[in-house]
Amino acid sequence: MADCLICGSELSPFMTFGKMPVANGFLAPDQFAFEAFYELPVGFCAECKMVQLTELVEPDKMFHDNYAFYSSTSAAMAKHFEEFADLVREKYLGPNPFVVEIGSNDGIMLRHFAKVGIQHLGIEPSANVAAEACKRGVETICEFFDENLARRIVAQHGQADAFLGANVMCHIPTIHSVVAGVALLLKPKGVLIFEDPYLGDIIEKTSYDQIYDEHAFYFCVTSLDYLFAQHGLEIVDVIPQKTHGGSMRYIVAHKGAWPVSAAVAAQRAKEQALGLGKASTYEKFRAKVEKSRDDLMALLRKLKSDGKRVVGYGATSKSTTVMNYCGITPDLVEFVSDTTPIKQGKFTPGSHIPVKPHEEFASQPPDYALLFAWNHAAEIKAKESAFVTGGGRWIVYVPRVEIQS
Ligand code: DWN
Ligand code: SAH
Repeated sequence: MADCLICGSELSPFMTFGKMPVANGFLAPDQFAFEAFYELPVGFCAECKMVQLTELVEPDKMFHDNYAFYSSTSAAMAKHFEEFADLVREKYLGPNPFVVEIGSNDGIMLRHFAKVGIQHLGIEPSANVAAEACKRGVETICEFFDENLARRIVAQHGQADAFLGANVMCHIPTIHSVVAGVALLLKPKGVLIFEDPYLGDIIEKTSYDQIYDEHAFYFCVTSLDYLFAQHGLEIVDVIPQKTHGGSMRYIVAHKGAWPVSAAVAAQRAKEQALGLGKASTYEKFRAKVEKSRDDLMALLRKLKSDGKRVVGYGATSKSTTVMNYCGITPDLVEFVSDTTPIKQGKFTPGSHIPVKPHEEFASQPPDYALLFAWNHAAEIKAKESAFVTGGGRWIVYVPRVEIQS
């Protein structure tokens, strides 16, 4: 039994993925012997409806001065964040605006405020990616955001028009302190705009690989309503996103400060129809996850016995769950191609498969590429058309295991 991070009720996990290394803990062979593993159980709170990890890895073991994920490795995501920044500038800024972003990473979004001289502040605890943002002219402080930091920011810079977060709110187990900080930081008409992988998509697509140590929560409107109500805030709009395999953007304000869009109630109704508030939904999800694992392993074993070469594409955080949960070993997947310099030359966490630069993929194309970065399929397939015309095939596992051209 664990205590719900949102409402404190007791909850038990509906499944566990077993022992997992740190999802972004790419490592060298001399570190294999010291690699740490943690149980990865996930639970549903019947009281407040939040889906969450029930065992946690300490934040500084995941976010530090050697964090492996750089946001700007995807051109499509760079475009997405430019459009996100445009929307904020057009709709949500008052006179003398101030914009704050948490998890600002390498400055992929805030640079669009910096370049037009809008006062901004990035909060990014991973020093290597924060340094990249500073190089791009993005003012960044290297700390974990919480209520105390919010007080210091208000004292130094005043309140904010917009508080932004992409793929970060769901990373912070101490979410009450974050939301209390947001309530302090926002001007009376200020807005919190954040997006995260959407629980409805994870359930509908069996995208279980979104479940890993960094993702403490799997949000939907129903569970977030409960959280924000505790802090005098409310969701005033929701806008579904295609990013990361299906995300939701939430616009949140002080209660009563903004009209509430009809989209919010419509989304709640969809969530009810999907069964996101019922424990039985998660039992069914577990069965689908197990089938996905069995189908993928059967395919990889068959390809191996047929003498085919399989290479992974994208050494994602998500792939750490897939590789360790399914039991993918270096004899099944020869190497993983990734464009991130800090991952190259290292080995995947737990499964210890070499990570190699994309040049190796292009120069020795395999028979099959296992698309671990399936959330970037449109971008990747567009630039890898030569792989397919040369006879190569993609293996995807979301929403189901299949071979694609
Ligand atoms: O929530 C999170 C999201 C935003 O980013 C974090 N917790 C960590 C991270 O998750 P991820 O590692 O699963 O993210 P991506 O964006 O799916 O990672 C893509 C990986 O694939 C990167 O390592 C870059 C690589 N890549 C590549 O090699 N060639 C990506 C593209 C688009 C490519 O063409
Ligand atoms: N917003 C970026 C990065 C997402 S990865 C994008 O969508 O691509 C999550 C980021 O959140 C990491 O860079 C991590 O260092 C940062 N982070 C984790 N905990 C945080 C906290 N408490 N406060 C601020 N940032 C945090």
